[in-house]
Amino acid sequence: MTSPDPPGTHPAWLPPEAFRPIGSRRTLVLGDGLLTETVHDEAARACARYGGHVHRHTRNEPYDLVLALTTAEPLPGPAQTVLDEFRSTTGPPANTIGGEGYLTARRHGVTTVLADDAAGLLYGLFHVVRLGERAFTEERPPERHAPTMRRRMLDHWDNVDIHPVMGQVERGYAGGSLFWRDGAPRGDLARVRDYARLLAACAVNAISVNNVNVHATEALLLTDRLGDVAAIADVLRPYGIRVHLSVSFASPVTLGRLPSADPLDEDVRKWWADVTERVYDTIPDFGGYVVKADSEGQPGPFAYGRDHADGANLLAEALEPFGGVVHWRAFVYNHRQDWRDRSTDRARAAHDHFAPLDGRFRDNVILQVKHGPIDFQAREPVSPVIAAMPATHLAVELQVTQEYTGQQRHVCYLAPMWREVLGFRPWGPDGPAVADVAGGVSGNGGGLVGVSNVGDDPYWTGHPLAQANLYAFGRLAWAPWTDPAAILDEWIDLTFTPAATGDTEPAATRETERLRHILHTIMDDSWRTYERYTAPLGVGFMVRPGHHYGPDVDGYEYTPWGTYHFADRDGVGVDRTRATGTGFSGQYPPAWSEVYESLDRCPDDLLLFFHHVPYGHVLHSGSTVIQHIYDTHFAGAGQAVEAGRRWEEAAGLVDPSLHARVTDLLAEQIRCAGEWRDQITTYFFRKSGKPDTRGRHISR
Ligand code: GCV
Repeated sequence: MTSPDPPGTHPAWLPPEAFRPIGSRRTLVLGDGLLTETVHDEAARACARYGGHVHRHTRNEPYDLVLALTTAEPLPGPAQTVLDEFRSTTGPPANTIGGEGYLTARRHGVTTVLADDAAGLLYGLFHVVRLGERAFTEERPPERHAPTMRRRMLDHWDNVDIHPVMGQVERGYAGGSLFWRDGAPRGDLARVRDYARLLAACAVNAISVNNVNVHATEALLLTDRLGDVAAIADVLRPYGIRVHLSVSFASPVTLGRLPSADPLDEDVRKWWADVTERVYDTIPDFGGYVVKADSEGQPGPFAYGRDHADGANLLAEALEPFGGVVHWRAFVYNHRQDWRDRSTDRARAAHDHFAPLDGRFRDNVILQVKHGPIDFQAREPVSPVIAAMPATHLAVELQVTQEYTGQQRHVCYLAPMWREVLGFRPWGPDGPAVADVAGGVSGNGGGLVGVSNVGDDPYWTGHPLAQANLYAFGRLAWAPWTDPAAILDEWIDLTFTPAATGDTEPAATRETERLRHILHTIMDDSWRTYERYTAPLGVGFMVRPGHHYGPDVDGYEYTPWGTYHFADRDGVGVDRTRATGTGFSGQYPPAWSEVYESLDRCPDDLLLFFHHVPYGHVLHSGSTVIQHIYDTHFAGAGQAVEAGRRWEEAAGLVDPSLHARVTDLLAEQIRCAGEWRDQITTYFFRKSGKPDTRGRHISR
């Protein structure tokens, strides 16, 4: 990396200018409570900078902006009018705004935000920030906004100690942890506070502060080092974010010195109950526990002959009196598989383990399911577990950190992938979508969880453009049906071109539009570009073992990890059909089970996930598998080069140090994409002996 870092921490999507429209006006904030104070403080800070005024009590003077709790009395005239208008058009029982929701309108020159609770007021404030000047120029009828997902959570895979292999942050590509450094809390709570603001601005409301792989020091966060967690909770609280903790299932043994951690043992239950009570004495609004059990070496209930419902219910019982939840991860599979054994299929594992347990989990258990059946690959089908457990609260887990999507060295805007996942309808076109399941349309929604991509890097995410993924995660958790390009526009407006600058000179507007166009050209399709130059047609992996960066086609082929492609001289892909394969396709409801089972109907982009086919197999696109591999790899690597060229045009339109950082990273992306192209095309040429019909150069 040759580029200079920015002078301080980059403000991401909350640069001061984004607050100019509020800060230069007269604002009234009405209501009580901690989060209402935050709303006031935000407005006051903006006013101190831009010359406006903010009041906490109604005075006999006009306001441009009223932010009020509906419980505040009396509401000023314009706000009361908006509330009456809303109530008269909706009628009971729908006429409440609802927890975390807000009502916004502009009537007779006054912009109004109303909320039933203060979290809604905070989110309404950030709605006004997003609108910028438009919030104060156009009349608007009352609009109600409310989150689809109740819990919008980021899991940090941060270690307290530096792990000898995984470092300070497991799969972290943005420097060290915001919370921990070399065995101790960082103490830089100002940075954590800034992080909380950024998250509140995209409505994230929960964070777990340590890795799901809980090592010895991290385990102590539950007991001896709980004070460190409480200090973080204190800073996050004013922004409506609750703290959760990853805990080790073996804690009663390792911390409590009990002989067992058996979930049905009375002493074990009491241990968890006592420990949890102490947690709530210290952090009254503690969110709950996150658990990775019987997975990749983590302890779990299997050691005692118990199942995962027994395990999850043990912790849920301890949390229940305090309103806490346990996020129990469904990422359970055999990571010591014999590669010769063709009957074991890692894709099947979560469904095999968990679907039979549906209905056995306590009400405050949330089963946290990775969006795909394997492990956050650039292309996977949606996990069949999501459709298999109607009597269980389910959360869908996304990987914001780019472990398998370019490690924040490649531009890879993930919102289009997430939007596809959330919009997938497992029961067919007339059934609910994944977003409905996680959002609780059928009453069992557990929300959306993202593995954080943030670290102590000055740009927060290493790659400055990876900030868009963090922003988009929160926005999709709030409103999963939003167009990813529209989210990108919001992010661009706030981060690079706050409308707040008020600079409407034609030259400035032209520059703004040029930058917007460049960023869309580079980012809109970047996930598919990444997919094109990496593993083909949904087959997955082909990454270097261990760190998972760059190509290594056979890197995992003869290992115990269960991630194989089975390429030979005749063909490639994993037969997961019921007829001749592992039967995985049968884990879906009929609408999709039949599609995936059928070689004719299976979508091209998942073909090799479900079928082993000859290289000459003709896709729906009309191309053969081998020609598709050649074409996509040449195209994808070419698109990376094109992205680099487009970024050059952004010089002068963004801060020079940010421009330099992205330039350096694009150079690496172009190099790596070329390496992918060459290894994949050569590998498949050597295996198949089939030439590229377009005669491009392939190393032999
Ligand atoms: C935290 C993948 C990653 C691991 C991660 C695991 C998980 O396998 O490579 O680093 O462990 O997922 O989700 O638990």
